[in-house]
Amino acid sequence: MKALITGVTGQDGAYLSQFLLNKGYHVTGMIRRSASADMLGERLRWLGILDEIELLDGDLNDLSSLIRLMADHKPDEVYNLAAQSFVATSWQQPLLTGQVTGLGAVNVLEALRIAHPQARFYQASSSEMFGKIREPVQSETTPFYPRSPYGAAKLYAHCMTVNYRESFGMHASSGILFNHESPLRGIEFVTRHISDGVARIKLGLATELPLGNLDARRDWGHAKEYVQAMWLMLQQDTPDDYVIATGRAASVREFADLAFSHAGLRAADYIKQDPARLRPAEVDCLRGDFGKAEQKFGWRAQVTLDQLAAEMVEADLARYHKNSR
Ligand code: NAP
Ligand code: F7E
Repeated sequence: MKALITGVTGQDGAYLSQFLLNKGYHVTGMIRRSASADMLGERLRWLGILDEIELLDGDLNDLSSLIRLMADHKPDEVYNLAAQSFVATSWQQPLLTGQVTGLGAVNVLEALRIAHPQARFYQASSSEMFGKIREPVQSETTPFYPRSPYGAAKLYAHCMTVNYRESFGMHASSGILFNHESPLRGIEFVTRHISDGVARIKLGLATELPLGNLDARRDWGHAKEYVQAMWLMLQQDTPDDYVIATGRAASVREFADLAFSHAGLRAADYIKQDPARLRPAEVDCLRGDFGKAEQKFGWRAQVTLDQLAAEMVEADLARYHKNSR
């Protein structure tokens, strides 16, 4: 089996590559040209799989590169994970976010329709589409109300994935994934910002941790488990949309408490409220109903929030120890 992954250098791209390689797939990853090419595969290197992946140039905004990739490689499965994925940045760069996160997905769909329509397609949809929530627990039937340019761009990509499935009979599925984290999470996201901050404070490299809205609640799972759900979706005979979540919600403050206490510290002694980190519009609380995924293909999250926080703090402590040697 051959898989093509866009966003292969990101958190999910790295874990999905590892998962597919273990299943015997040939994995091709699309990367955009960078002047810092040596840094690009850092997450893949961390997992020890950089040399096992075929990396090819392309960009989500360049339809010609996508058509060429589909025509030349004829992948059985295409996972569209590439995006401008940081919600806070989407207010600073709304047009770019729309072009990459929204239109970029349609470029991939178009490339497939033109060059290789029989491939199975996965779209990385997001719980951010629920935004100002219409139901306390969100499922595939909950109405959407995005609260950021990122959420709006993801909703466009999501609707277009459904549309290509219904218009052209393509095997196109969307995973509506709730927040998922890991030691490979980008440092700008709150869980990794916290685990990195805890490690620095523990090692005497910092004295405080600036945070924005401590009351925001998220349904946080482990990325390693979420990439399995992506693959399971594409193994179904019929394409569909699935919520992937743990079903539990915790606040930023609660996650910080877990992370600090893992290092033997008290969060309240170090957290500093930083108004600059508040967002123009907030998503207050997300909690997902994963019942459809569990019923259709037996997926359920296993990692607890405490285990996730502990793993992330340990990984950041190990990074600083390694760098200081
Ligand atoms: P991530 O770590 O931010 O990775 C994003 C990837 O997209 C990177 O490989 C990045 O490449 C690539 N990319 C950005 N712009 C591109 C462009 N113009 N052309 C080609 N590639 C481009 O994101 P993630 O956390 O792994 O998430 C994967 C996907 O799931 C994203 O679409 C995200 O929006 C979505 N999602 C994530 C979560 C979550 O909690 N993690 C939840 C729901 C949905 P560079 O390395 O070159 O920057
Ligand atoms: O923020 C609050 C912040 O940036 C979570 C992306 O993967 O998941 C992610 O989007 C919450 C927000 O993730 C800080 O206001 C407080 O309420 O970690 P985050 P996100 O915005 O939920 C969804 C599902 C995606 O699809 C996205 O791609 O934490 N918060 N203080 C903070 N957030 C950050 N980043 N930094 C802070 O200092």
